[in-house]
Amino acid sequence: MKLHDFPRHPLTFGPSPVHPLRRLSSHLGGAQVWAKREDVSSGLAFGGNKVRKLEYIVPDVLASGADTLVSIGGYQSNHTRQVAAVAAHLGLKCRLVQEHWVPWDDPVNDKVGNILLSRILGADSRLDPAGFDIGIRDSWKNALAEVEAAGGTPYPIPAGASEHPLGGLGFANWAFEVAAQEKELGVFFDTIVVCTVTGSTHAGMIAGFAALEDLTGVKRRVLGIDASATLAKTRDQVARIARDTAALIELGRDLRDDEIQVLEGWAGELYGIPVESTMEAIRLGAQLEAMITDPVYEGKSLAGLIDLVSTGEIPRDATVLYAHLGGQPAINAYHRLWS
Ligand code: 5PA
Repeated sequence: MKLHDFPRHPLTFGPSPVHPLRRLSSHLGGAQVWAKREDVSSGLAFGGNKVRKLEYIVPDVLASGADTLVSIGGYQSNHTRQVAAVAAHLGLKCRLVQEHWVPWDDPVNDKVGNILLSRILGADSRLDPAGFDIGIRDSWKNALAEVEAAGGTPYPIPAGASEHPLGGLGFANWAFEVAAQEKELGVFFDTIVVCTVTGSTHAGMIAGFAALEDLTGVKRRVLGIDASATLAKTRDQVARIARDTAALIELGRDLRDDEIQVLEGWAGELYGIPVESTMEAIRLGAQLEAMITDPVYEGKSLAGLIDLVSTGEIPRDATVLYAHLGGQPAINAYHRLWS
């Protein structure tokens, strides 16, 4: 099936906005930088990148007859909050496993921000002591079994919706959305910068831009910035999901190695813990553009973009699109970084 033949259940207002970051660009003194904003593209509990992925998964949920979405993430997972939002929107129940992914021992870490929103949304959100891992977890399998044992019909959504067979489609379509917006705006983004952890956002983009390249003959760089700090796992997961998504949308060729680039250097030592470059990127985004980024994901990818542009690794004549994937509610759990 071609990408446009897959059913899509709208959960967003439409294409996410694209706009120039003029003050940041002039501060960096290099390439022109723009942003495409998944953080302001849906009315469902502040939205974010998972809403776009879920647009392609919801038709399967509805066809399955399930009554409970079951998913997993850290205490401050944006993904689980978006699953809770979509469940509320569809009138389904939601069971969430919130693992102790980040050794960030703030007393409000399991109470404010995303987890608070999930609870307000009516999800059954339960804490689990297990640490960070982007793979399939026993805690999540147990939650599925519990829902079933209680007479429910669970629908499994893995971490970040990445290992779901349809998880890459949302961001494959993002590539085509970018191409349509380029036409309207009279601009061409030769470089895309995106945060990557569980992989299907970046992987979907890789598959989508590959399909676009085959149609237009025009190449671009899609640079994933690792924020997992478990680089080998994220690289493998991105490559695998990109290839699976490419096959799903009938790309008709293998992906080249240069199409799969996960860059390291900005994740720090641990997932979820910001480093100096993260804090500086958050400061610049906020104080030059009033664009809020978080210490777990977007602050790290913005730090990567800032370094790549200011060192000229992304050349001066480039036009860069920063994919802002959301994530702001988590800043509440990180209040002490600014107090
Ligand atoms: C997340 C993910 P992928 O997981 O698709 O690589 O996306 C990375 C990413 N930016 C980037 C934000 C704001 C994100 O929330 N979040 C996860 C979560 O549980 O919230 C899946 C890890």
